[in-house]
Amino acid sequence: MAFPGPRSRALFAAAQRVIPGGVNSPVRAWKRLGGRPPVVVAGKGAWIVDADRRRYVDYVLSWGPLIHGHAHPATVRAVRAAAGRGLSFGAPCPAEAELAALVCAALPSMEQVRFVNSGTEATMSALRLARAATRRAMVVKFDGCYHGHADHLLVAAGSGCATLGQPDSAGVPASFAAKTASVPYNDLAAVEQAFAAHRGDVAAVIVEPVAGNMGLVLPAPGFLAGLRALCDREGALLVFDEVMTGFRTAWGGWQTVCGVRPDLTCLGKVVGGGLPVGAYGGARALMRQLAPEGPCYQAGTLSGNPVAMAAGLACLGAARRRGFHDRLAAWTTTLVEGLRGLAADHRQAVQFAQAGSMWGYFFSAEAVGEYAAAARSDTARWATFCAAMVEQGVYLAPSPFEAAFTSAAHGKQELDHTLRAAGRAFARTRRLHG
Ligand code: KE4
Repeated sequence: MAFPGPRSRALFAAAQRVIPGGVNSPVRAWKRLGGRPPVVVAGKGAWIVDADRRRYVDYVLSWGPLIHGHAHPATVRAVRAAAGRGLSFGAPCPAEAELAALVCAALPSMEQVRFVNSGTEATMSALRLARAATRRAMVVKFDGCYHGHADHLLVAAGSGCATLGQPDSAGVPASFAAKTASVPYNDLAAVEQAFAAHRGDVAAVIVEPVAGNMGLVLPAPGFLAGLRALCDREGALLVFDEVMTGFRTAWGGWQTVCGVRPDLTCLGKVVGGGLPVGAYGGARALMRQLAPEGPCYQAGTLSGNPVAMAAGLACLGAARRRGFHDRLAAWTTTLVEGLRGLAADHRQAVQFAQAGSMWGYFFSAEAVGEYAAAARSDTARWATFCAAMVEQGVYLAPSPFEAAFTSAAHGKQELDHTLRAAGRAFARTRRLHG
């Protein structure tokens, strides 16, 4: 059976005539999987449906936001009600302060938070604030980490950049990129060297506390605490990019798991429940340097709009239940252990990783602790496996350099469906690649 179906092919061809690459975000183009994605028309719970009425268990979940699954009833009801009172006012509204209070109560490092419309805006703004507060220019990031598409962060970037083999980007002047130093993840010695090379000029170190944009790579023991100590010693700010991990790996984000307190935290995805919301925040003394109180400017027409805030409140409200994240992590562990067993049964060397309801896999005999190792993984074998899974109705990220996500809507039916498909996909991988 041709994949994708004819209606998806026709719809995508029409999109390609009027949208660059047919997509509004490059990774959706499936370049690493033949470049013809199914066109999705609906989602409910753990499932999505494409234009040819083919159904998939979804582990992309819009790249992380949908922690309750698609069309979460409470979130949809809240959005409908808010929309009926007006879509946006460009003025203070109760919901933004309510969500801000909830976010600050959840994250120990946050006394104040500013809402924006994407993770990109969150990290871009957080780093501008860090530069303003320290009066320094340099930013240290990590190879394979992705913090959105702000010019100075498209340096050795992961996610879609790594997927397309474009870790840097055309259009970013060398002078912009020169203010960013990128070093290997989990390598504190390399961070020491970056500080030595730019002594007294590093404004911030920005890190995904769990890296989800080079595949899933966990922080080595002591890595995050080591960054905290180096930043304290050097007078730089530590910025946790929790756009992916925030409210997903734990109620208070990975910082409540690892016990390391960043100076600024960036959020997105889950905090908006599927609507466009980003956020960044930290201590009041730092945040008061933002306009209108301070000299650091940042703004946004639709930032904190009542409909998106309503979605965030409903989504977080439903995630606040006791044991919610533990149950999600437990289900994810059952899935990952099932996949691990099937990979072994079919003699496939696969490295699995999990952080709460995020999980990932590399076709590799070596452990993957940073981007160079991820890039050495067998992406041809990955493509065979991933294509076989999608053709059997299991929707995995169309890139070896992304994380997978589970939701509260994933249950036994989805587990059985996924493991059945994985057995056949590992068998095909073994047949074609040995
Ligand atoms: P957005 O601007 O895409 O909302 O967020 C940027 C961003 C920032 N920080 C982290 C840790 C992120 O993972 C992201 C965005 N994640 C990718 C998926 N890995 C978004 C998918 C896409 O680009 O379409």
